[in-house]
Amino acid sequence: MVINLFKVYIFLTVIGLANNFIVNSQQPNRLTQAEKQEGWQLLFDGKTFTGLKMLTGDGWEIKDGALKAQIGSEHGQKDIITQQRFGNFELVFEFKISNKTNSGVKYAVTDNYPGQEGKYLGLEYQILDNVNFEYPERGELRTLASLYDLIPAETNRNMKPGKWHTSKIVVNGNHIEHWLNGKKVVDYDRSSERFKALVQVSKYKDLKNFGQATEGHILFQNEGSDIAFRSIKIKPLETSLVFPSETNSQFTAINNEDGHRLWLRYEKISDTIFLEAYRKDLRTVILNESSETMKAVKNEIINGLNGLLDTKTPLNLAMTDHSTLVLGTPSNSTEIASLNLQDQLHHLGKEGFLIQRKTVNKKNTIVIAANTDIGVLYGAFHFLRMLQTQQSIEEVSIKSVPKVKLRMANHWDNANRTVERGYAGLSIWEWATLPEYRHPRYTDFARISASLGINGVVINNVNSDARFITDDFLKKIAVLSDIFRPYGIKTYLSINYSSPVTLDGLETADPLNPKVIDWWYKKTEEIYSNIPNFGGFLVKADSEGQPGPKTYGRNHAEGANMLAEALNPYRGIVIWRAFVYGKRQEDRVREAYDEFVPLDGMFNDNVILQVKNGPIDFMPFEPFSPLFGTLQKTNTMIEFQVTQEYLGQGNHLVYKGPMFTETLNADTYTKGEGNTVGNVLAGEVFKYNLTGMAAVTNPGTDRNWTGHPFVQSSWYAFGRLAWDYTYSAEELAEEWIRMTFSNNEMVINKVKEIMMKSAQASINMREPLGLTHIGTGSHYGPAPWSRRSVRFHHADKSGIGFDRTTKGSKAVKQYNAPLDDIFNDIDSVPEEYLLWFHHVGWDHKMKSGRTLWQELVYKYYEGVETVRWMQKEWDSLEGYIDHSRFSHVKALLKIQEKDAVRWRNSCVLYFQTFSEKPIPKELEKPAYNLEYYKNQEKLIYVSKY
Ligand code: BDP
Repeated sequence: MVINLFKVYIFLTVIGLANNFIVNSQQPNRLTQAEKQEGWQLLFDGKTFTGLKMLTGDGWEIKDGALKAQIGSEHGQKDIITQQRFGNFELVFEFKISNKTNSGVKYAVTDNYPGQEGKYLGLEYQILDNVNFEYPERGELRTLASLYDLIPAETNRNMKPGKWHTSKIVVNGNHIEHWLNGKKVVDYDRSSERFKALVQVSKYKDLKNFGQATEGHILFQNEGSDIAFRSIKIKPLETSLVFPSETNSQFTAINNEDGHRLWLRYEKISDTIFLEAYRKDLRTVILNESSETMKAVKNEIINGLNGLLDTKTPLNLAMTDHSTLVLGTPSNSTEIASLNLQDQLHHLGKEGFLIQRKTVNKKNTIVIAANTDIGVLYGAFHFLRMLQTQQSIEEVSIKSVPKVKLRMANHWDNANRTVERGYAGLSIWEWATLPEYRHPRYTDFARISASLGINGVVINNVNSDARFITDDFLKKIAVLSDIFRPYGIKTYLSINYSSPVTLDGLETADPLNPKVIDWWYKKTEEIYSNIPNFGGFLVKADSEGQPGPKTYGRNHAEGANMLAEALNPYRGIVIWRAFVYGKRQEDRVREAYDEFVPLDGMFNDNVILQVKNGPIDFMPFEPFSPLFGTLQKTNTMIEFQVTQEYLGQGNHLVYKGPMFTETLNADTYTKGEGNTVGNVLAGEVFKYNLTGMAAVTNPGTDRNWTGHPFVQSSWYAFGRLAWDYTYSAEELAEEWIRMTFSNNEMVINKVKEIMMKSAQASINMREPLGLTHIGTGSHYGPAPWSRRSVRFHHADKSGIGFDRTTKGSKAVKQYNAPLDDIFNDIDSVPEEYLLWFHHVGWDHKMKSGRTLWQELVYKYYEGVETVRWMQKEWDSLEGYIDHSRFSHVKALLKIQEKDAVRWRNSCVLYFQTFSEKPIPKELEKPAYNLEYYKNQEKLIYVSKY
């Protein structure tokens, strides 16, 4: 790459100034368009020290676009380093030496060599005036472009002082190269025995693992002699191993913005006023590492502050003279105990926290206090979030308590490590190496979850493999559970209802059979002896072929209560799913309600019914399930889907925050007006003794955990809403953007607008106006012509839509008054629900003045246009977002646009065969005919998982 650049450089210098663009591209400290596209970044802009740090606070100046060492009277080491660390990269730079220059560029630089803490050490590309500077010893190993003190450069050219020369360093895993003016002069493998032997006889011999850091800073040396650098450019290279940087975990070893750190990046505060204010207030941290949880608090807060404030924040055990952050409970902290916070803490329960300014021992202090260590951990994450999003802590006064008890992530992970509807690689649980190997990813996962307040994780798929509750698996799950415990997370398992038959050959799994009851009692005991903080079972019963009590002639309550009794002695719970697809029904929308309403009041106290947000599945658009607001005597929780099963899977940008809040804010009209789904879930309407929210999340082995980088935002929004359903989707989007991308207002506003429009765009491009289930079997592409789709859209010559009114399937009647009447009446039903509840004539007049047919067509076109608009907006963010995430999202938006066009053309052309009406002239014509699009269904490959 650099050779090419170098050649181009010479060539262009020869051809002169003929072309403006080319001339510009040759100015120092600039990137050409092509370089930008390839992922090159400037480490020095020619004007400022942005991104660089002088280790002694001085020693460098910027002159004529060059980074120059200042030569003081006394000789001293005054180096400058990049703030960022890099793993694998290509680095190019120009340098100019003068008489007797002795300098160098170090890479893979860290400050944590044992015994050398605070010193920035690493491998060095030597820069030297070979002619006039002579080392008294080992001089041959210290010539220009050599690997200092280890490997001499193959050509020892005598470089003319006063001229610019070009260097390149390539680090690709263990393979490293030095280049000088277009020639490779050093090439070595740092994992080789030869390299290690060289280190043993070098001045580095006492440094353990010298040169092995998988990532580090880049450092430019000022040893007191003249040196100048410019055009310092770096291109991060893809890592060549799977998860190489995870080995140290706690996210410390991240080499690029690949999304791996999600919203826990802890990058230095960009606003200098906030930075200084925070630094002033947070000189030390006081807490007592009295438990595993308090240790987690310490790690998070110290790592967080060190990153955000770019300092080394000391941890103290007692008050110091400096302003301080104190974290703890009255029982683990004398400082907190001395504040007499009982009255305030009383209202915070087991998980709430407060953050306030207090005077402790006459010192100005910020206090994060709670009744339990877990509460302190949640408070710590909240406080870090305040800094990450650059909020004032001047008069901070926060009390926060979660609104529901169970805040759950449901993983649809299989024993073979595929993930049902995952789209982000393999399952994060490495069954083959558990219980012996504790992959660092597990701790990161626990941190991520706790940062949102998630307190329950269902490890495995609801379509459950019975083996998950056998001894071998329980031993593995016990390790995960151990890792989760300090983070306040309980472990749950999805069970297969006929496990007694599958695993132990019982003749039946009938829940009233004494042998079956006994089997589950013993099994439960075995589970708790392995996993003391086991939370309970999640059960998908009698649905989509899964066994359940109905298989044995019993109802859901009988089935759930049997398990609940086995779990009760351990305070375990049963989460029973209301997603029941039994034998095919005339109208699936009715099914869960018809099944469960007659059972209201029949479930034990430690059973909670988990109801999907809508009555069908996780369709792009559904009204809320009428079970919310109807089940008065049955603990009820909601199940959302974060993974994008029906919304473009790993390929489309869809922020689901607005979809979640739309459901949570919907008025159920139970007990009159004003009781929303959120109120019901929080137990504010009926007296539930268990409350909760769950989401199907999809973290997998993809570096960014979720496949599409923006799926992270839905994960984030879900977690925060599970804590407090009253947040708005917009404020959560903003928090996420600030933590994930940037605090730059322009970036925030643009990305937020894209996110906020993305959900509606994804509905419009697929299933507008209340249409549903018209996709392919893989749930990715369009198939309105399929047998299943036809059962849902009912398109014919007279119109389109499913009649669920009192004249049709009567599903409207499942809603409380007056919603039932509102939905029943074609004139009052909100238009976005129109085809969900009504079969409507093609000429029906819509509010816009268009006919239904025209409106439907316009919606599909609008879907495509919004995606195109999203592409343009995203493109305008180039340079404001790191290259890898920018180009990833850009490429995915291209796919989204293609898919939107395919959906639109497939649906419009297909429905046109019934409406027999034209596509309005002003709209772009579908490029192909219907047959072509039908064929696409067979040709386009979509992965099963
Ligand atoms: C559907 C999914 C299927 C799940 C099912 C469920 O297509 O993979 O098993 O939901 O929730 O949406 O049980």
